[in-house]
Amino acid sequence: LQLESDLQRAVERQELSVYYQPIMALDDRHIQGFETLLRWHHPEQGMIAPGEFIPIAEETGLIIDLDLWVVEEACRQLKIWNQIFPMLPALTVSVNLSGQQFSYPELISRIDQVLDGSGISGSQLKLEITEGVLIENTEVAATILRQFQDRNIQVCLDDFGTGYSSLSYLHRFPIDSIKIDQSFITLLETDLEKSEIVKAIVNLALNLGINVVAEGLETPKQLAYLRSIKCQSGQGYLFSPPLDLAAASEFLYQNN
Ligand code: G
Ligand code: G
Ligand code: MN
Ligand code: NA
Repeated sequence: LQLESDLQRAVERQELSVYYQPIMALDDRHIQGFETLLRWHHPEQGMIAPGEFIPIAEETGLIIDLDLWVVEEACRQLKIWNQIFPMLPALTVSVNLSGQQFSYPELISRIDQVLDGSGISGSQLKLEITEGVLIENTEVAATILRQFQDRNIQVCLDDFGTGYSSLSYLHRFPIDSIKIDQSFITLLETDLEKSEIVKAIVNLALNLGINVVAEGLETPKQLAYLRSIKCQSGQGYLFSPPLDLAAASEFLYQNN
């Protein structure tokens, strides 16, 4: 497959870039961090969305190095931002981790290498996982999440609400935050039942000391509702789309 071999060479040809989408505190709109999102500028096909190439990367196993390259880029960038914006000491970067990483024996040592190499403390790194990982690899996942916890690396459960969403995971595993899937946030204004579900999720998470991020936040009305139920964080076009590196740095200048 052409796209597959192209992807293999994409990193060395510098066709991949990391975009950064701001994650904001809903009460005072200060920036808490960014989620990294990969973009591929294909020489012939133009911009290819991750929805298209992440599955290829997963089928070929390339995803292992790809995710870790993003962790490395993110930490390198954080180091620079820490120096430019010392008033933002708690700024975090959230990186998506494919479920395949949980079958990769070198995961922790590779992450340790990146942290050591960049001098970034684990507490500024967040890893976004999906609950599928916890269902399919319960034992291994528990061990790996504990190793993250030992390093103060935070763990965010992504796409929350779309799968089994067994609430028992929230106290069985060391999870710092959940990201409510945008399909719930989109319906907040029109679907009362969905609103009640979001409210119940936020309440439960609050009681467990887990931070909630609303994803795909687009309208002031959604923001008002989320604030009224004490949801702490949000990410979406209301605040900013995913930004390239220059625009993300500019966003920090404007928002600190
Ligand atoms: O940015 P966009 O909405 O197109 O991203 C689509 C999906 O691709 C998201 O669900 C996101 O989790 C996934 N994705 C984006 N970047 C990465 C990455 O670096 N690693 C992994 N594993 N998934 C990513
Ligand atoms: O990792 P995850 O699947 O959660 O990736 C989030 C995806 O949602 C990214 O592809 C990002 O581009 C997209 N996204 C971010 N903010 C918004 C938004 O406000 N509305 C919509 N429709 N999509 C968004
Ligand atoms: Mn994500
Ligand atoms: Na998500």
